[in-house]
Amino acid sequence: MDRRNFLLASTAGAAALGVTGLSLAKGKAQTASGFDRTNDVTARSPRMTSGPTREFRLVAAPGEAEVGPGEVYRNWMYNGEYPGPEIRVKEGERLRIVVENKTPEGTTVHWHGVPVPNAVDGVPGLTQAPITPGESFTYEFEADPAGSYIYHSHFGLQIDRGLIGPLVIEEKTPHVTYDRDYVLVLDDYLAGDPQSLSSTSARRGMMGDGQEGGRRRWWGGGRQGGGMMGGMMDMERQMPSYQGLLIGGKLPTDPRVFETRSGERIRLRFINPSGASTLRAAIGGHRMTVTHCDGRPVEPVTVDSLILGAAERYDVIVEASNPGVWPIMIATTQNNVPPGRAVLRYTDAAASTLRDGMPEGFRGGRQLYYQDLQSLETLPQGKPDRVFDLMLRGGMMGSAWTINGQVYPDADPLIIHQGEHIRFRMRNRSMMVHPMHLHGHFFRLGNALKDTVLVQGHMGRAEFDFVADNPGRWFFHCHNIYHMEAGMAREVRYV
Ligand SMILES: [Cu+2]
Repeated sequence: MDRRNFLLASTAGAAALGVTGLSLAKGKAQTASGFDRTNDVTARSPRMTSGPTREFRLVAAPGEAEVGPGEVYRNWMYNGEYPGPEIRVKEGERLRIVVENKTPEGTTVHWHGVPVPNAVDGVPGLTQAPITPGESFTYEFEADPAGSYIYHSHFGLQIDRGLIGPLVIEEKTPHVTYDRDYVLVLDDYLAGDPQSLSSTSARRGMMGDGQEGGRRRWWGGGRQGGGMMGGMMDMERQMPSYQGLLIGGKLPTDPRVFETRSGERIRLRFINPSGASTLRAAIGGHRMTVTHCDGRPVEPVTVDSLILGAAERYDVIVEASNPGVWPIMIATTQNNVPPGRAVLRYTDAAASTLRDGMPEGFRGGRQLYYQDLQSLETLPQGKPDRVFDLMLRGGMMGSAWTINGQVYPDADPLIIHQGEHIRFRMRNRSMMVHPMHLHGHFFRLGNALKDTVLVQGHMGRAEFDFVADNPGRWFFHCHNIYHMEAGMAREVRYV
């Protein structure tokens, strides 16, 4: 028994770890040994000490990808892959990524979640000029801290053209042990070209005046389903009528297969670079022990389902203790888009047919809530130096989504100073959920560190705190790209 096993097998160790409800209850100390809080995850090496430089090249260009049998997705993608190629490096390495633009539009790449230097954050008009067609731009930054991230275009609606991909920075000393490590890129599938709300409204002769009141009458409870035509908008929900959901770029008709063997522990990194969709994820026959949220380590907590807003990520450990062929399912929480499905397959299972039925996580079971998340890192404490109250509004037939009544880019920057403790208090007076994302910083939400938070519709609230420790001009916005494009964004400016 090594040191980790010893720590976890002992009662005191298990209590200190806060994982007594985990696998120890099943008398499986060997599996519980995968969690180790003795690694000081906060003691990261300083950012200046860089390891070897890892070079990557991303070519954004028109391409084709088969998402299902006979179903070819034609849009723009990185290196001809959809989703883009997995970029995987080790904590402390240096990343140099040359992005070449072979699309007919400008583009940029944003490294969602990584607190990069401002100049390589990839926000057009704020941190850089768009990379024009035929040109390239080199992004260079430290791979720090470790985590599961997303890279994506930050130009217009290009996320829903397919310009997305996973970025994994592996820990030197993870607080979990596992035998396999898979990234599950979850995505809403839009076969046509994405269209902005304003252009759709304009085309339909329904220019909004920016107010919600009264609009509801027009639409009543009626559904404005866009049908199966690519690019159609679901006007009631103000998001595209997606054709389906993808895991790893595949529809359920040709699902991705993730293999395991009995007795293994699998790390699954769920990342959601969807254009607009909030997703529920669950696995048939298995529970999931959440170990990281938005890439940051948390006390392991075991659940049956996860809710992932656009741009959110969760890492989970799954214990392969139920041999068979099981569905990994995702479904939107917002509308009637058909569910997505991948497959978890035991290579040593006798049966080879997929188990039927909904995973427990879709029939009740325990869902992960933000309150379940307990960070393993140092969190900002105490009173804020500066508080911003931010009202999120818009929707219905209007074409604008606003923060305190202002439509980005015609909006005041939120001014902060280096070293300050900042609090954002958000209230949502619209009907729709908003995944709000702050660039360049992790923030404290409850007892967790995150970079994206879902603010629920119908007067939902959320507040987060962060320390102003990364100077620059940073974007703060709704990660539903249609809302972002229609104004739900602000600049956070250090002065
Ligand atoms: Cu939004």
